[in-house]
Amino acid sequence: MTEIKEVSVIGLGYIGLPTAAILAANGIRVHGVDVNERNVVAINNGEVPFVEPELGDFVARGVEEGMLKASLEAQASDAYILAVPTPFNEDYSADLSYIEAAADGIAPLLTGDELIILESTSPPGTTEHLARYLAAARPDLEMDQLLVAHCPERVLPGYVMKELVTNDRIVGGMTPEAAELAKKLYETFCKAEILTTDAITAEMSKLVENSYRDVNIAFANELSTISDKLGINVWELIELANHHPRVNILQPGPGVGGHCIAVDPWFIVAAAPEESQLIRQARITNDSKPRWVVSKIERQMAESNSPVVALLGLAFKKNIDDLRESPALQIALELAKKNPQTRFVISEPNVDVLPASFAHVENVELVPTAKAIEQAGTVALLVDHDEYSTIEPSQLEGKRVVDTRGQWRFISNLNLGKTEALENIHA
Ligand code: SAJ
Repeated sequence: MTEIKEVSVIGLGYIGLPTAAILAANGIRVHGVDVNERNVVAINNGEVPFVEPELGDFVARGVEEGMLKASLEAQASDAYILAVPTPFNEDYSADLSYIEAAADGIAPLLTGDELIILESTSPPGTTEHLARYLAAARPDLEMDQLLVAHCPERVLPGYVMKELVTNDRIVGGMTPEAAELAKKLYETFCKAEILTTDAITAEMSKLVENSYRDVNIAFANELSTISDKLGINVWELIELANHHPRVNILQPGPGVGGHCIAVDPWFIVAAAPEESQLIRQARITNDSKPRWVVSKIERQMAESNSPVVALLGLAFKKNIDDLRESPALQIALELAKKNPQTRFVISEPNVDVLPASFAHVENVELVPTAKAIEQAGTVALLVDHDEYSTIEPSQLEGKRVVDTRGQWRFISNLNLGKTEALENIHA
């Protein structure tokens, strides 16, 4: 095949839908496929079922121009892009059932020379597994006829529509021919460098990028607990150390959330357990941070006379509405369940209602930020949303404060004379 005019994108989530929309904007006819009927209907109405800047315009235009159409089942196309989830099982091995279900959906449509791209973040060897799976489903086709490639995404939530165009991209083919054809397809919208390799190296590159970040955040988180023990302000410590020309320490926080960095390193650990000691330890260090923060907040609660605690932020990072694998959410839930006599007033400017995980938790309430702080004796900042930068030091006066992100680290420098409550905030 020399030219790709029609593409099916299987899985219209945080990655699949932006990819479908940007292909449609660049002259490719796109069939979007998703198992969620509500999302299919919304997309065909030109709406986006989640928050991502600029995506709405792309989807609305694609649908209006007839270049993007969503449905529940795949349609015959020149190329198929699989962008379905790859969660991990209890033993941290990857659950490939969504990939296999997507393969089941496209297998009957194949004629033999289509390009099949796996975008889902996957353990090493998954692209080959997909190729063999499809070959087994279609023994009438020659296996080496199928053009299968892995093209992991690297976009940052909140900047997806920009980064799809500007980020360099890695394309790994089961064969050089598959890699070249996939490169050609991505060139329709990606203006940065597109680097070709084999499928397993492409799989590992994605996992390594996120593990690199996880290990570096674990280092920062470890520094925060060490600093707490030694009575050092970790934010000042990191700022000073980063003045070294070859040092760039990341920021500590309440833990690592999201569906990528907290997940992907486990795929490397599962593939080479003996050799992945550092990567495994980084996961353990970051995963243990929320519990450490819970005990930190509880210590402040014990010092306060008030039965009300304000928790600021539930999202997994700043200025988004995504609560998946959020350490802030985990901390809020654990605190509320462990302390039924305490009332937790929660601020999250990016959502209208508390998530379902709080369904049977009685002592929590979603309230505007200023109101939450006003009522509380203890205030814990869990996410560094921009809104929290506007809080005046006077609003925190006399309260016990835990700042897990260092957003208020300069308040003690304001010489409030009320820094007592801020003394133990090196979370
Ligand atoms: N975090 C810290 N301290 C820091 C940086 C981040 O505690 O200094 C925390 C955040 O608060 C958050 C978590 O880490 O809870 C992850 O946030 P993030 O902004 O580092 O990354 P994600 O998960 O939004 O997106 C990552 C990106 N990967 C890398 O930067 C290597 C993105 O480019 C990937 O496309 C994405 O994972 C993905 O889909 O894999």
